[in-house]
Amino acid sequence: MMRPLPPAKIPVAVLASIAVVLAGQVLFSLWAGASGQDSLPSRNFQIIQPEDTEETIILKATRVVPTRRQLKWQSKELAAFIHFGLKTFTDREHGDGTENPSLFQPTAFNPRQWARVLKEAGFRMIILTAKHHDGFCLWPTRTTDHSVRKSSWRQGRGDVVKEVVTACREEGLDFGFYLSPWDQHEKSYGTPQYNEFFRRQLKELLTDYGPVAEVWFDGFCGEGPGGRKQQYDWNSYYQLIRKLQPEAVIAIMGPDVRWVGNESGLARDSEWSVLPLDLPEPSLHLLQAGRSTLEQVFQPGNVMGEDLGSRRVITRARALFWYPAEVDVSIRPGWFYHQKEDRAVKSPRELFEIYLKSVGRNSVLLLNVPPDKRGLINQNDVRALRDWRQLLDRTFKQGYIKKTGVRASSEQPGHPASHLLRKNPDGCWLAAPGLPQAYLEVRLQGRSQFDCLELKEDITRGQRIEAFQLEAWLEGKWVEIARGTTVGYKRIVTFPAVTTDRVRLIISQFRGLPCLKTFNLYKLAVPVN
Ligand code: FUL
Repeated sequence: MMRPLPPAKIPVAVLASIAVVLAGQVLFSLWAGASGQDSLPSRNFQIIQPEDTEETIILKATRVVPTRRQLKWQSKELAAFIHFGLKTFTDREHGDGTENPSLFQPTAFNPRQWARVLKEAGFRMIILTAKHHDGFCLWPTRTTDHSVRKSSWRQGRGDVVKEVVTACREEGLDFGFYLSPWDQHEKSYGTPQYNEFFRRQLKELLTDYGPVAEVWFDGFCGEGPGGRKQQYDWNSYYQLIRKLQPEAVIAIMGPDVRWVGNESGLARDSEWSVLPLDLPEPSLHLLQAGRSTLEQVFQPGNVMGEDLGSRRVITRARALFWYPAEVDVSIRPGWFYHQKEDRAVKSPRELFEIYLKSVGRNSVLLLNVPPDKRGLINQNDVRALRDWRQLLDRTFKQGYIKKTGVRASSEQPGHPASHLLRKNPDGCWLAAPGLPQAYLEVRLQGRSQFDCLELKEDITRGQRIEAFQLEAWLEGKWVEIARGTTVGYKRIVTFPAVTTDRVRLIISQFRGLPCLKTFNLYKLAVPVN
């Protein structure tokens, strides 16, 4: 049942901004209904027409949703990167492609240990560097000699990829691989033949090892022999992946998952998943006419700005698509293992902050944990991961909004606010159209102390929230204690601790009607900056 909230006691500034923004939203929802645009189907991209008004473009933005594979990928939240290869043994971050394969000599290689440690820490997938820039292949490929086959390790019969895949399956983890497009070893690099070579490598990895959940194409691209640069035939790579592993997302230099833009574990304060799709006009026409798929025309570009998806940005776009962020960062200073960095492993608290600023900002965290020369995850990393997991569990195991009373500004049939109080993976609160306010008021079970807010949108309906504030009832009045902009898959905001028994969440700006899956409050296990 919908019960309106008492009107008084919202700070004047908040009221004013709500009035302005929401009056526009009421008009917009009336207009969208009247113009028949409500029937615009949701999909992972929308083309903007030259005659589209700002309102139509905003409406189209609300009809951009993730594909099934993107949804599955996002809900994993945590993926582990494994940088392992010749550079583990040369003790360098960069090679030149001439390294002797026999340097690859792990003495106690055990990916079961990796999978166990990572599973216990909460990771849901491992992405292995099957080939890094130096061109050395961790599987006995038929495309080149530069592989484990040429190492005396296991008399040339070793297959790192196979053993990692097996370990993943045993622990119920998904498997993905990094295959560096840049290849310092391969002679054909920089010529059209290299595209064929690269496709053959992809084909082996996509057919010989069972299901693949993610293919990671690094954007770092150097020169080949004689300073030659490769013209990558990206679209042929994408189509091969779709054909052989339709469930796999293609990340970074691909159409499904974008690089967040830094390697320090930090997503943006406003992290959008609906972005402009920059393609030449002929490609947009083909897409629009249904004569091409996104993978046939997509070209990797630079997605580095601070504002990637605000109204200002999307209203200037020619097309929009679902393009969520992945945050890759290493648990150590380097991507590969170096003994001298054993004391430089990130602390559990640093990792905890990284989690808050990556997963807690609408991104997937891809944390690199490089095995050492034995082929094991080093004890220091194991300890840091274990203690990090404890911080996460202590903070997020139990929230304060549970079996409480909740009142919503409005709700739609089948989507009551009470869905937020129970563990109900499919339930969500959906605000009703026409009311110029979207907010929730919650009575906690007694006075509680908290300093952390978690929100989740139902992204199967797109990304809609543009601004929100959290207020607490303190000494007889509502006081703002936190605010934010985007939510998306998950948003975590921390603030100085407060003690109260009443809170109110005001969603003050949105595209389409807000639909929340989660609204909860926690007490952090450690203070953060
Ligand atoms: C970069 C590479 O150059 C690093 O070695 C590492 O693989 C990182 C994930 O991507 O572009």
